[in-house]
Amino acid sequence: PDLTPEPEDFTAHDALLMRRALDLALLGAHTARPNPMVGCVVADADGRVVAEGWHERYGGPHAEVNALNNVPPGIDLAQCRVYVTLEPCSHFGKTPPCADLLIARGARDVVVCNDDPNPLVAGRGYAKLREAGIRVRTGLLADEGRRLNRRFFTVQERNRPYLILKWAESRDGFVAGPGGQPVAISGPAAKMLVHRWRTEEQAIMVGTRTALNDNPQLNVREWPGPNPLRLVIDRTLTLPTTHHLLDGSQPTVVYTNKEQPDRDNLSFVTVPAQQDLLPAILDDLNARRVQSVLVEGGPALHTMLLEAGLWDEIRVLRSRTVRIGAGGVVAPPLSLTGLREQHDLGPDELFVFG
Ligand code: AOF
Ligand code: ZN
Repeated sequence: PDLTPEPEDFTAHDALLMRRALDLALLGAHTARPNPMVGCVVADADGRVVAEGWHERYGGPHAEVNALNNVPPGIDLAQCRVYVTLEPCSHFGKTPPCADLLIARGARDVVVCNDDPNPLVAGRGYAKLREAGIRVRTGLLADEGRRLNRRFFTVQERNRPYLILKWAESRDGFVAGPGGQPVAISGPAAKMLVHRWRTEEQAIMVGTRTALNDNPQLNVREWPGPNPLRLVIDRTLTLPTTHHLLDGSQPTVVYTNKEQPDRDNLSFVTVPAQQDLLPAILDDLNARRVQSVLVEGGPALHTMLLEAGLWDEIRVLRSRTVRIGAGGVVAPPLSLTGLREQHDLGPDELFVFG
């Protein structure tokens, strides 16, 4: 058979159905990971939706399985078009290959959003379908799909978690007062937003100075959703055990140069000296299958990551009203080209890069 891809001749209706599949995929947020979020829509010859499904949880059936199980009796799949947001898998993982299922069920026409970068699949899913004579077209709404699964794609392609650097700075560009003294910078809307962000990432990290000076809880209080894994760098183990991060209230990893036995909810990971710190931390996070980290500071950690090129997104909340004045702790250098997005949060402005 001719295995060359068909030209992209998607209609607006194709895009509408793929957008629906992406919306379904999102229902697997928090539960599908470390698998990608995947959605699937089956439409009849008139373009009407006859079945839907998504990958609901890690280890569970894939999106295509759930969608095909929902196809009502009497519907001939050969007369339908299947929209799926990720290349159907070709491997025997926790479930048998979705490509085989589509073939067995008589699908003739498949539209895909993103290629699966997983080396177990990576093109083999398409090859299986095309060898069976199925029409396969790819890349519909690919940018939206890449954004939806940006954490999964980053882990697969860069072998490290997706890294979001976040800080709040005063109108005059400081993140703390003299000597690192905490200053209330953000307003209530920004604070809520930060708590929502915490629910969206798997882990949250701070450096030593921030842990010491701010005594942060790094949990979620102002938005519904799961708490992230807490990560703190404390090379010399100087953080007082009375600080929130060491209270054992939720799983916390401490990166340190000193050996220390784990205790309730606290895991101590020995990392080498300064220069090798980041690779060691990223290795540990890979081993834990952490797909994303919200790095909440401080500027020393942010600057270290910025200089190493280890970031995917930067989110800066800048107050319109709070000033700190000379002597404060300066915000990380934002020598990035081009402002990507700017949002108005009332008393604060949000800048998003990346
Ligand atoms: C699909 N449809 O809905 C998903 C796919 O461990 P397993 O067996 O669940 O396989 C996980 C891998 O399968 C994952 O890394 C990705 O490559 C693919 N995910 N594929 O056809 C789906 N979630
Ligand atoms: Zn599959």
